[in-house]
Amino acid sequence: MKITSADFVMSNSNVAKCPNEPLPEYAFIGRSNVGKSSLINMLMERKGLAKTSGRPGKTQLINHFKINNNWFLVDLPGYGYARVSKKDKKTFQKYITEYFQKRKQLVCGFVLVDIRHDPQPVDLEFMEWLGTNQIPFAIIFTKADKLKPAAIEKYANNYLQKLLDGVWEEAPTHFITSSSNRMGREELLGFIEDINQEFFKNQ
Ligand SMILES: Nc1nc2c(ncn2[C@@H]2O[C@H](COP(=O)(O)OP(=O)(O)OP(=O)(O)O)[C@@H](O)[C@H]2O)c(=O)[nH]1
Ligand SMILES: [Mg+2]
Repeated sequence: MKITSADFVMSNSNVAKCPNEPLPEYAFIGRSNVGKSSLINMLMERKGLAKTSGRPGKTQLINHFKINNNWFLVDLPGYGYARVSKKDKKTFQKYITEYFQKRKQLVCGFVLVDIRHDPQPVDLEFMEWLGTNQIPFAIIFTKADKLKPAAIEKYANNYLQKLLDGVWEEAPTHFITSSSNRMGREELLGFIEDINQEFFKNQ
């Protein structure tokens, strides 16, 4: 898919106030610092579109970006970040879960995980919660540039195998990406384009 426009639309913490156009929407979720905002910038080829930081906890609201004037990307705050106060953390969790439960336009959630790490309890818990609520999602492995090329598949397969050893009967769709070297960009945009086509065909 060719990106012809990527525009920031709005930030808010209230799902009811998110854009109400009936366009397909994709949300990026995962632990703080996993690279959600960086991935959005890489996909859109726009460095400062989504705010990034080396310090976890940068993104704090639901951020909507309108792409090619016919679909939305959503940058969400990270979960599982211990340095925000307990009260703030609760608020994030409440509107994150509310977002996934109430957002009718959402066609796929992308759960980002660092390719170097084993499945973390908070990620497993969130994926299980998505499964239970029948919310479609795919896994995106991030920061693949941090591994030697030969190790990349091995780490991803190891992660997926651990899901299969747990509660998952089938491995979710997955993508291997790096915001530093653009790995996975074409695959991910192609996946989105296919879903968009289905979405508009059924309108
Ligand atoms: N090497 C490498 N670093 C990355 C990659 N993606 C993100 N980073 C770095 O990881 C840090 C966090 O990136 P963000 O994109 O802000 O992460 P986030 O998930 O949006 O974080 P929060 O908004 O705090 O939840 C930054 O220092 C990025 O430069 C990647 O693919 N490769
Ligand atoms: Mg962010």
